Amino acid sequence: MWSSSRSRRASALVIVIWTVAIAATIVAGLQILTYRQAVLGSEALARVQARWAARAGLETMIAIMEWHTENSDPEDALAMINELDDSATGELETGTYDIRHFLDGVEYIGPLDEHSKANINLLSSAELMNIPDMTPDVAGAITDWRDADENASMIGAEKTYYANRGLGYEPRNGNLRSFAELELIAGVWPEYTRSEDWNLNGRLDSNEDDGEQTWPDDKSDGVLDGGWSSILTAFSKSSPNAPSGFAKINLKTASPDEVVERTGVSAQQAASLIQYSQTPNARIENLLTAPLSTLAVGGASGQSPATGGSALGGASSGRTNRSSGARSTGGTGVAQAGPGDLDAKSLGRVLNECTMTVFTRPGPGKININTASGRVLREVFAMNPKLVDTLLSRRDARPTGLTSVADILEIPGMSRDVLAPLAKHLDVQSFVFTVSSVGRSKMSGAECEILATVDRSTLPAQIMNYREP
Ligand SMILES: [Ca+2]
Ligand SMILES: [Ca+2]
Ligand SMILES: [Ca+2]
Repeated sequence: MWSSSRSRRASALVIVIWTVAIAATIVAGLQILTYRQAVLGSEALARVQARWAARAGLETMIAIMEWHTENSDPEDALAMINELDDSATGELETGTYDIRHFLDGVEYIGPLDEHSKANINLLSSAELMNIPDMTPDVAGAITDWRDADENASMIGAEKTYYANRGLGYEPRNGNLRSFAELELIAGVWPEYTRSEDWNLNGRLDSNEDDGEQTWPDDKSDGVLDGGWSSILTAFSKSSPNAPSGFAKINLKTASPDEVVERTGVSAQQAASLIQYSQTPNARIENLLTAPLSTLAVGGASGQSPATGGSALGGASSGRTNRSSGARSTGGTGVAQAGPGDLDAKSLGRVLNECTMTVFTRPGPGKININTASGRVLREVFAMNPKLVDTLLSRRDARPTGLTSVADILEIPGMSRDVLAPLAKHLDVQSFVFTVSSVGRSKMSGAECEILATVDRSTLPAQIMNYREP
């Protein structure tokens, strides 16, 4: 009797111990689960914080671009670019953002100006052939991809080439809309177009700087070699707007008064400009490479073309700024000093504010000489490397940049002959920028990148391309 009650008590104890053990296991399990969920929760929170920090960086860039589109400063070609760069890093309550890019092997703070590269849609066959690793068949295929016709050039590739290989697509027969589209063209390989920048974000990511450890195979030298993507773009755009912020006036249809009012030229010069614009093959950039008096032959008041030497007063005598000083040491100078010709300042204003073509819709953009890549000038346009160095150092020494393409003529060694083949490619404005904004959570250091290409040629600014690589 007594022993049976003892054994009952012992078995009760075993049950209690078991119950406690099971309860403890459940509690421990719950704790682990809760902890894991908390960790997951804070990781998710950190990711959200990083993503919104990156977004804040992008929104800041867009706001600055829009402000400067509405408030253009024709006297300062770098006003917007400087402000973009100054605001390219920022701090929020829960995170930070950082915007940077590589150009010519150097890492810069700020968004990438698509106008620092050559637009693939504007390059001639000869210029295409200047691109490193380019072959005649690939250059031919690129030309065929862009041109409207279906006639394959001798070594190019049109519709039938792609159809015969079952590729499931055909040439656009129009301008390329993105850089990556280039890789659809016959004979173009990502090894050439991307080289180390495998995700095409203009940044040196860790897998792009660790040699053979991870794809792609790279040089692991701390410098981004982006292949063709470093020098070519399809995003830069033309705009109807002048650096003054107003729409450019078309010399073919403008009245002399309008031209005088906008550019400050004399009535006679306005008449010559209008007269020249009516001639066949007239192009605004030709004003840069030949004096107005020789272009508008038999000008408005019968002025004969300038005969050198007679540097007429008023041509540059009124100028006291830095650039006129640079000119006197330059030697070449702006040789437009004959009667009826434009002085440097007027030429600059005419090039900035006037056009000779009707703007219908945005086309491929020109290169902004203020941000131009030296590699593009040297390699794609085959410019003398020494001259490129002079151009870039003179440009960088100017706090307000080059405010007109005419300023290039003031650079030592630069002549009309050198400039002639380049003139149609150059500008002093940029409308499209690619922003690679990396957000970082303060809580865990988690990172998130937003890559967006922003077009500010019309307001509100538009995002042409968006990725979270
Ligand atoms: Ca074609
Ligand atoms: Ca990259
Ligand atoms: Ca690698």
